[in-house]
Amino acid sequence: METKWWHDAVVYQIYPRSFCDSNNDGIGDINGIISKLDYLQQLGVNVLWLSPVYKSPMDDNGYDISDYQDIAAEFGTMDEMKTLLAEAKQRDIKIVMDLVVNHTSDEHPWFIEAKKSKDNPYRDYYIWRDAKPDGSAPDDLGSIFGGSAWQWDETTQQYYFHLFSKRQPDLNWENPKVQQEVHQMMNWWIEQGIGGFRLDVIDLIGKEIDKGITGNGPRLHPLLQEMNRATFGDKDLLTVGETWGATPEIAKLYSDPARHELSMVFQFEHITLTWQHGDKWNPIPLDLKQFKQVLTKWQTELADQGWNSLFWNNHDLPRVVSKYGNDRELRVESAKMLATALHFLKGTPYIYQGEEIGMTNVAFDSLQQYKDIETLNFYQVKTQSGVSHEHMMQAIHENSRDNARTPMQWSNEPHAGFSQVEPWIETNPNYGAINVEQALADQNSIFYHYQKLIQLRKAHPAIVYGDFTPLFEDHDSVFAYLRKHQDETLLVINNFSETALSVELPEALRNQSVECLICNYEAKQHLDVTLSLKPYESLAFKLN
Ligand code: TEU
Ligand code: CA
Repeated sequence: METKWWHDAVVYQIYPRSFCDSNNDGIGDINGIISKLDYLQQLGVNVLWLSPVYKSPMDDNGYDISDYQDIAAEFGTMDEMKTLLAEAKQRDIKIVMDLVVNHTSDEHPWFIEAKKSKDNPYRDYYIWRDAKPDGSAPDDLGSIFGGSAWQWDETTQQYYFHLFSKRQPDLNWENPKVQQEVHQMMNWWIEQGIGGFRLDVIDLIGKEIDKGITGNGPRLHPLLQEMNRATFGDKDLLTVGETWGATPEIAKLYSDPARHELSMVFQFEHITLTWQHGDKWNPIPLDLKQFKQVLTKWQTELADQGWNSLFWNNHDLPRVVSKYGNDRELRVESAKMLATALHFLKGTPYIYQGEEIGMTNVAFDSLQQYKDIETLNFYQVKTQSGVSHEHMMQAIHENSRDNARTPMQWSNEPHAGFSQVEPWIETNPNYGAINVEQALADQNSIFYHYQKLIQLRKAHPAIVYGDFTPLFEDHDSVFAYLRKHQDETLLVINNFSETALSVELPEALRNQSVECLICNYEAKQHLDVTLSLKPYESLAFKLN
C-alpha cells in the first residue's frame, strides 16, 4: 500500500459557531479558533475539519451556503480565514474545509436567478418539475428534515427539489455548468493552501429524481472521478465523503486509490444501530454484539483495499460518553475506554470538539431551548402524527444534534469561558466540573489520554498499518482485538460494561510479560491465564 500523510493523521472537528467567541457576540468565530490553536497543538492533532464558515443565512447553521468564496460576517472575514490558515500551518496543522455542494442556500445568487423565470440561464442549476394535474408535488420523495422534498414556486409555477430544508435547494449535478462552477470554486480554495475537503452528503449528488433514486445514484462515481481529475486528484489532500448509505463494498468504490475518487468516507452503520428501523426519534439500546460485528466487518473488509475513517461523534450526533458510556459516576473511565477502543483501530481517527474532555449530552427542559432545524422540524412532524411530547423530548435528549452543539466548555467562568455574553445556544449546565481548564490541570484527565493516544499512533506503525484480528467475538461486553505489523503485535481489550468481569485469555496470549501502552486504571505488566477487568476498563499492550 502506498503510504499517505493522512494515514497516521488525527483530525479534530470544529463546529465554529460553538467553539470560541472572540468578540463577545455570543457566536463562535474564526479569531476564536485562532486563539485556541496552541491548545489544539498541545493535544497533538494535525488536521482541523471546519464545519462551514462561508457566507450563509444560517437556516442550517452554515450548511446552507450563499457564497462559497466569502466568510459569514458573524464568523469573521476572508483575511481572518487566511490568518487562520497561516497560523495553523506554523503549527503543522492543516485545515480541511466542509464542501457542501449537494445544495446551496436559497439566497445563493444562482438560486435567486434561477427562480426569476423558466428561461433564466441559471434555471438548470437546480431541479424543477411541474405539478401533477391536481396541483400536488411531482412525487412522494421526502425531505431528510421532514415533510415533502418539493417546494412550490409561485412565480414560475413549478416545484423545486430540496432534500434538506426548503431553504436548501438541491443543485442539479446533471448540468455540466454546475460541475464546472463547483470545480472552479474548489480549485480556488486549494490555491489558498487548504489541506482537503470533507464532502457533505456526497452520496446524494448522483441522484436520478425521476426514478426516485437519491442516494448512491448511477452517476455518483463518474461525477466523483471527474471532480478528482478536475481538482484535487494530483494534489496531496485529504478528502472524506459523508456517506450515510455506504456499505463496505460501496466504501471501497470511493476509497480504493486505483479508482481516483476520495481518501475515505464516513460510514454510519455503527451509529444507526441505536435507531429503531433507521428512525433516530425512536432510540433503542445498543446491542454490543452487533456493534462489535459492524466494527469488525469494516476493519476486515477494508483491510487491503480502501481506507477507514474512525469516529464516534460529529456535529450531528449525540456525545459518545452519553451514548455508549456512562456520563455520570464512570464518565472519565468510560470516555477513556471509548477513546482507546477507537484509536487503536485501523483508519484515520476523528475527534469532535469537546470529546477530548468528555463533554456530555444536554437535556434542556423546554423545546424553546433547542435551536437545530432538524430537531424543531421533527418535533412538529412527529407530534402532529400523534407522538407524545414526552416521547419526543426523551428522543431529543438522546439524539438531538444540539447535544453536540452546546458551547465548548473552556473553564468554569460564566458561559463556560466560551463567551462573556449569553451564547446563541445555552451551555451545558455541567461546565463547572467538565472544562478544559480542569482537564489541563489534572494529569489523569481524558484530555491527556487523548494526547497519549495521538502520540502512540505516531510512534507505532502497527496502529496505523497493522492487521486486525478480533478476539472474544462472542463476548457480550468485551471488545478486543490484535494489531500486527512486521514484528510488532498489539493487544487491545475494552470492557464496554459497567460491571467488573474476567475473561480467559487464548493460549497464545497467556503467561507472558507485556508492555502496557495505555490504560484507564492501573497498568499491568504480565498476562496470566485470566484477565480481570474493572467497569469500563481498557488496556492496550505491546506483546514482547
Ligand atoms: O448531514 C446529513 C444528514 O443526513 C444528517 O444531518 C441528518 O440530518 C441527521 O443527522 C440524521 O438524522 C449533513 C451535515 O452533516 C448536516 O449538519 C447538515 O444539516 C446536512 O448535511 C445538510 O447539509
Ligand atoms: Ca463572535
